[in-house]
Amino acid sequence: MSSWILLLACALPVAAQLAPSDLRVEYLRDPLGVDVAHPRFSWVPVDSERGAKQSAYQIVVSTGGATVWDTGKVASDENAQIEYGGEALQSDKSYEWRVRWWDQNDRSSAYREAHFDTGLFSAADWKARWIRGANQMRKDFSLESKPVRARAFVAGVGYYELRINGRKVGDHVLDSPYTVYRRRILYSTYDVTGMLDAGPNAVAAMLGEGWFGARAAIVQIEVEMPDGRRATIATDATWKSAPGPIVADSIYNGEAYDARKETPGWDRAGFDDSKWSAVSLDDPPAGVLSSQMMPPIRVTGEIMPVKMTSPRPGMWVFDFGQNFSGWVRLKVRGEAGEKVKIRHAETLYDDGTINVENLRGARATDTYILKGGDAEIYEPRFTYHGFRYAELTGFPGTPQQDTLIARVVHSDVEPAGGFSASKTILNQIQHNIVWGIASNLESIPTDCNQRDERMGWMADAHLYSEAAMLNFDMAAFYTNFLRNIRDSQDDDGSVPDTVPRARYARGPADPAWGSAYPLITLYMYQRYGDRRVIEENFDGIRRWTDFLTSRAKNGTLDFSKYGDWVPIEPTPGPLVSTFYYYVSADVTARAAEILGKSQPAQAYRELADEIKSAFEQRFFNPEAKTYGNGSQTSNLLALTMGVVPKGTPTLGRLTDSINYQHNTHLSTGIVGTRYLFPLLTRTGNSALAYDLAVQTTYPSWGYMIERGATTLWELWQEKTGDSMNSHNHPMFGSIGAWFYEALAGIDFDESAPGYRKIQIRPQVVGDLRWASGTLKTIRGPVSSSWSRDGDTLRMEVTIPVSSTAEVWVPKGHLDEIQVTESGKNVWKDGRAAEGVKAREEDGQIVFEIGSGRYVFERSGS
Ligand code: RAM
Repeated sequence: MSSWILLLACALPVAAQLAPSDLRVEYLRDPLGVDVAHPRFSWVPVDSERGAKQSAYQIVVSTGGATVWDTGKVASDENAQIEYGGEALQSDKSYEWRVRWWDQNDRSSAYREAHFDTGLFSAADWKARWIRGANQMRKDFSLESKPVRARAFVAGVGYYELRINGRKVGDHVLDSPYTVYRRRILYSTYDVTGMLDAGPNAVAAMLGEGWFGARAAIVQIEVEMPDGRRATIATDATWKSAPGPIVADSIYNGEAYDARKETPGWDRAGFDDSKWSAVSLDDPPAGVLSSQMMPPIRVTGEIMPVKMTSPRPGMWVFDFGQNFSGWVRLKVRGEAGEKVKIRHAETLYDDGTINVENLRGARATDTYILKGGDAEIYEPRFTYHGFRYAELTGFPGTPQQDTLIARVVHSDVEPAGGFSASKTILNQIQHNIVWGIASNLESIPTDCNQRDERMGWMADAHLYSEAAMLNFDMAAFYTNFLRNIRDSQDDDGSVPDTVPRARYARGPADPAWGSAYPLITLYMYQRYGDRRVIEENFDGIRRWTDFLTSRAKNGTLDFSKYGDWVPIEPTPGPLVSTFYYYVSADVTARAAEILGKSQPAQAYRELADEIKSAFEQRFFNPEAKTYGNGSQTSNLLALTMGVVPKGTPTLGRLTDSINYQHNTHLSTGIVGTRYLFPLLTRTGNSALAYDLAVQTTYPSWGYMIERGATTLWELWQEKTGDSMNSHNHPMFGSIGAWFYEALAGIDFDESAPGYRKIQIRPQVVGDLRWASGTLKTIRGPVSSSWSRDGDTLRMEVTIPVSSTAEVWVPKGHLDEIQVTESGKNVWKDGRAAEGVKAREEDGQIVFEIGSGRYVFERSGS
């Protein structure tokens, strides 16, 4: 049966196609508001034939029927990040683009078409003024006819909700994003063509404090009539303002909404606003306006409560079964003036009431005052909470289980990967990582989602960024975050501990925190092959490394604030700082090499080497053969840097510490944990890494899960008091990268970044029976799954068009093995079959393959 299917598949090869939904501009599908002069185009070639390669492509861009760029047939196997090279793009225009590609046999695909819209390229394009007033603003205007095209450009600091003719515009929430406002504010672009009518219209906005702590907005609607005439509706001194039903709003404290203060009809034409005040023109915030070129924050899902209890009379506690970011939607019916209160929490006391101690100063309370009459539905607009439990008080009558429905809210990044394995605990950790990361993508990568913090702590950001890139399409999100870092950089080259700089982040960042700048840049290059981020950030990275040099003495750095944060066993701060000084110099050298800048490449390579020897001299303990204080992190950072001379038993000291001193547990904080798993894997200790990953006693991920964690904790310890103990803190989620890269075995190859070359090298370890990973890369889908039964190991691999892979088939404990691929012999008697490219290395047989789907089967012989 199966061979018949295979034959059929071969008889009808699907050659040279294009994945329909994967045409992208600057990593986004059909984006509006593109404000880069040379946007980059990407597509995903599909071909069921093995070894398929794109040999050429053609892109045609046009606007209003006129071609502005036609590449002709370009010989290239590049399908991502092709830079626009046509006539200068104009502000506020719609462009169509189409692409086709040719395979290795010169067969072309059909064209596929997609769209993009440009934003406002220059400050002069903005006719609107920033306005300020109470938290509702409005303006009536009239149009001669129904427009054929209309775009709204809007930014708010803090938050806005734009409304036209009684309806909310678009589906963004908590917009505009959190940026370094004094440098940059991001506007969103909406297609509002269908919302405008001939005759009277109204545009209105509700404003919240957001991260900015004030309420100002800028709105510009550009309208095109059927006869080609244009009109602009823009915020100016003629807008009117009045306070509305939102009587208080704060990200940390929640929102208070008094429905009696609603002003019905205020967002429709003809509303009597004669008693409303004139807005004041605001001084434009210092930052430039740039387009939000990343997925906005949206409501991405709903969760029904799994349980409702009443621990006290008049108090109900809803359990949503999952820690997440967002809010609840309330359904209520009662008398005007009745006041319903909703508080949010991560944990419960034993008596079933909510425990809000660990939220510290965040009150996380939403209040709704009824207007009375029919059923009323309310959800907040300008706050969000991190919680699993919601407490309801003041509710008239008895609530139903669906009185509260949870709304999940975060940056709407697309899921990109999946990982699962035969071991339940691994799947639960994976679940906690995915929820932990998603709930901390709130236009910036935050440390936590619940307490009075939720900041872009930089170590947290880089430590979970690789796991984020494997689970979600993060390219546009991190491109923006890197720009935020750039915007935060001080004249001395330092960057802050949190980006944007916020409370707690005084002075220059701890080196382990600030190294997020070089590291996230490097990860973008490795995983998305993005050279532009290196170009844009090279200077900044170099200045960051130079800043560290200004603080260094004899090649090491004493400057450290947090070191290996929240460990079981501490590690000397200077050792951690010097490690990141090395990392920064190393990435600067690599970035220079990538850009072909030979002079800095050499200078920073020399610097990195100097730091290595200084590290060795200062931190090596020749008696103990260990580094620093001998902690796991001390030794593993030395091993990761590659300073440990051959023959020195430091690796043995590390594994002894894990095995014997700590009884198969790690003792690392967030830094050590990130580097521990790849190091153990690289050094032939995957089995030990696996034991740590599936451990369920303290300290371990399993320990958290067995105590009910649905996301990752901030601490290995189980704490619930008013100390620092968030229950949704994704920084220990770095292990998520190891799941994909080691257990499923989908690894990138830096020599050909963006998964142009792929290393499929699964670790077949412990009692794992199977593991499986999928990843949507910029070149197309990659997958790797394996399963075993006795000595038989089956590996299924998919490689995208134009990519190549090395597939590492482990021999395991077998001396001699035999390998088939789709039933045909490919390795036997220590030799590759004819026409098969394979070699033996490190006790594994390494097959070189091109695109397509392969099934390898290993058995003893
Ligand atoms: C805590 C943050 C974060 C960490 C800093 C040093 O306040 O939550 O996780 O990076 O401290």
